[in-house]
Amino acid sequence: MKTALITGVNGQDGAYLAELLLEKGYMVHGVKRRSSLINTHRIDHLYQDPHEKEVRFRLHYGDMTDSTNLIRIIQETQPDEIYNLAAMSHVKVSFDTPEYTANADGIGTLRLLEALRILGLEKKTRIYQASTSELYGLVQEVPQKETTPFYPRSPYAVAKLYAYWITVNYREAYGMYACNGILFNHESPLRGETFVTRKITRAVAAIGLGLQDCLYLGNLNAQRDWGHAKDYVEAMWRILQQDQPEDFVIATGITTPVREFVRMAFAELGIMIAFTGEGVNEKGVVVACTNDAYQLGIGKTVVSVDPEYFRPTEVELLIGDATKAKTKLGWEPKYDLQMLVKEMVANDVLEFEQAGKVQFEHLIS
Ligand code: NDP
Ligand code: GDR
Repeated sequence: MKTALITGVNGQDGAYLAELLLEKGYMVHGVKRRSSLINTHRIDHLYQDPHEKEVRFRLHYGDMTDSTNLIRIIQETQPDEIYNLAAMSHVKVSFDTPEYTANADGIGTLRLLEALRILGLEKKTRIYQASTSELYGLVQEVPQKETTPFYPRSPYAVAKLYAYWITVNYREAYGMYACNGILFNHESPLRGETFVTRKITRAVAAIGLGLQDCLYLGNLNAQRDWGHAKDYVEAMWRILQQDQPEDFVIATGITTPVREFVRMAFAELGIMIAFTGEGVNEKGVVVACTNDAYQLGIGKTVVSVDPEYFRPTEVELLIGDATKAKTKLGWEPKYDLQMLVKEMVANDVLEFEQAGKVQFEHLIS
């Protein structure tokens, strides 16, 4: 039985990856930070009572900013594979907490790599680094592939740039099986509520159910190459199963503006919105109104731009070329954007319903 260690196990990707590796028969150890409230809802269904025999899923308290803790966990678990998914992963928030982001996302990766050397595991343990399309930042070339130059545009991306290169360096310097997956945006019903897709699908569900009036967003013109997290964790695993360690871009190859994602999400509930252009009202900026409301002559605004959500420096266009992954890893995404949006909106409607707030019938009327 292979043993894997996942940092950030209770995050979106950690949850899907843990599920995948358990299905494949792995012993899975997860690193989770202490929090004042329990925040393991994404992995609660995987929980096994540690007092039982043959438990294959265990959690360990840990933090990417604590070397001693990481060394001890790796020593105890002796993993064949480490998936380093832990990070302060919100680009906008990284402008507020740049030093912490550098520490956790940049130096944190170094701590793991050094821990393997200190413990003499550098030839045994394979390590996956969660690199990101944010490395490409300011457009240098489209579509973006493994050879495209990086131009990071946020403290998050700069921290991840360090993590990317230290992973490459340890591979070259010490012969470690250390790889970067350069993953483009991937979403799911488990996506954190403050990332744009989930923020949209939750708000659309709430607006559709009559629980919310308006969704406030930032830059609607940004374009992202959105895939499904389930497909992307499969790629992570494949990256660590090759004969030679290499870096791979994982993407769908299709890019979509945020405003189109908004339209698709509303359309899932049969609500057609018309963008009326930015800066059309006297107060904020009206960007969308429901057609129904227009017909009624009310002009009900359902989406407005709030500059609070703009970033000091923005990444305007991401579109990835995953040809290398398709050729060498045999990886192909199973989901397209329409399927992703459908699943996310349906999940959010269900969550509001299960919270007992509203009946589905209300939505249609
Ligand atoms: P999430 O934000 O959902 O999960 C991040 C995880 O890291 C959480 O479990 C979080 O714990 C944990 N974490 C944060 N800081 C620390 C720390 N100091 N020590 C230990 N754990 C910590 O991110 P995703 O699952 O979406 O992404 C996984 C990884 O992939 C991240 O590194 C992200 O930067 C990267 N990535 C993500 C992409 C995406 O589109 N999703 C694309 C490319 C890269 P807690 O719950 O306690 O906050
Ligand atoms: P991103 O994801 O920054 O690409 O990083 P996010 O969903 O936060 O933003 C995507 C785009 O949408 C625009 N946007 C908004 N974003 C948020 N969060 N909230 C808003 O209200 C809003 N309005 C418009 C943003 O400006 C941006 O252009 C994600 C994270 O998962 C990273 O960890 C990962 O590395 C990259 O994807 C690939």
